[in-house]
Amino acid sequence: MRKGYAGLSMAVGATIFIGLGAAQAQNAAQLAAMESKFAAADKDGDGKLTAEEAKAGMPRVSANFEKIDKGRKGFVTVEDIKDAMAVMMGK
Ligand SMILES: [Ca+2]
Repeated sequence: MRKGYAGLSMAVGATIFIGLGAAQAQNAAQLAAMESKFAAADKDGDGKLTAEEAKAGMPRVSANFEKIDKGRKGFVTVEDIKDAMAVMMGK
């Protein structure tokens, strides 16, 4: 698990260094949109989205909750979702 995570972080880092074009700007916009949705969905404002909060405010996160909640913490953070988005966008 740890190994895979490190590999993913490196891939994301490489993408940031190589691609500063339109795709990157779009990613940034998607990230910003995600963060504002997250903030709206995070009803108690603790920076964590529980399954219930995700269900109500971020249905796509809710649908993939177990995948995004890598540590099976019972909640997901913005960082968890960012990682999941990076995977979905293709490394
Ligand atoms: Ca919360």
